[in-house]
Amino acid sequence: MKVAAPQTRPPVPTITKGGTFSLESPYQLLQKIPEIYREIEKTGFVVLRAWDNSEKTLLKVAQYFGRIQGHAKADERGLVTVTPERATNSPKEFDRNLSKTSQEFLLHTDGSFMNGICPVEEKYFRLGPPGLFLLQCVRPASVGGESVLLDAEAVLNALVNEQPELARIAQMPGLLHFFGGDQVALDFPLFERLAVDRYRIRFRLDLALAKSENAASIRFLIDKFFLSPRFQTRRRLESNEIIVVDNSRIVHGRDGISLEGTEGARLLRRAWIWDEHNAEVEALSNSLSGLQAFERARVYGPKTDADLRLRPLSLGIRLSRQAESR
Ligand SMILES: O=C(O)CCC(=O)C(=O)O
Ligand SMILES: [Fe+2]
Repeated sequence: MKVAAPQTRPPVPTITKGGTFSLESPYQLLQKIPEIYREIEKTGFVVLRAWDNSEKTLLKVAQYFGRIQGHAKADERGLVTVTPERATNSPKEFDRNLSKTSQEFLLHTDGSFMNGICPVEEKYFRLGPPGLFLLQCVRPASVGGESVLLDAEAVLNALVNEQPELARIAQMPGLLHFFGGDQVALDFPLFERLAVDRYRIRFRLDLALAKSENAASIRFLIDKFFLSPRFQTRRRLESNEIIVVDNSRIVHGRDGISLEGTEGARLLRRAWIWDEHNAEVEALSNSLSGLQAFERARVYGPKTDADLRLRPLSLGIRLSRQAESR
């Protein structure tokens, strides 16, 4: 009799249908876009099984979600290659770029450190994390690399109902600190209120710190809610599949990747979508010297004007009426 290997983590249901759209052509994509939008608004993410795994297809799909956003590691169109170029980050030097390693990439919000001013042509915008991101699978790993998706909307609703004190702590301004190298540390609540009825999550497990007085509560929240199968979906992306994720609602990660195998390394492409809520800002004095300091952030601006959205998407975290009335 075969003995099952001991499991290192609790089993989490792997989704096979629901939230996956098979698309045979660009025409079919356009036809299904209204339904795809509704699915993202309902679930926080969607998997599109596209007709091929080319860059052109990723660019085409991305445009239906908004303007592609640049990145220091992206090419001129805003695409980033995600492949294990090395086994781990250098233990000597701080490097938050885990996507280029084969290491497990713990739960995170993309752009969790983004909090600046971004010049776009002659204007300036308040910069936050991307609104959405897309990951296109060109070649899956032979072993490992499964995606983990945590629904922070379901977590916040459960917290409000089951652990109201923890829900309150999780919304405290300046609760978490993210260390970004040198002296850069950002202070944010776990759940940030963006509008009367909308929140955003900002989190990065491997680099987050909390004030000592709150650390035990937040560790409990992570263990019992973030790492619980109740709120997680695991999904292995196959070639041609593109996952589109609401980055203000879903926290994601991926398992470690085996570097063994003959078919070549796992290869994904990533595109960020500019958050159209990033507000335009202007200087209050005529001194332009201060504005020069923001030039380095220009790479994070929209790469293109192409925005084929059929309508604005309703993203982020909402409380159910039942939770809201508490
Ligand atoms: O490799 C993956 O599946 C995810 C990579 C990722 O989360 C990232 O590049 O931010
Ligand atoms: Fe990511």
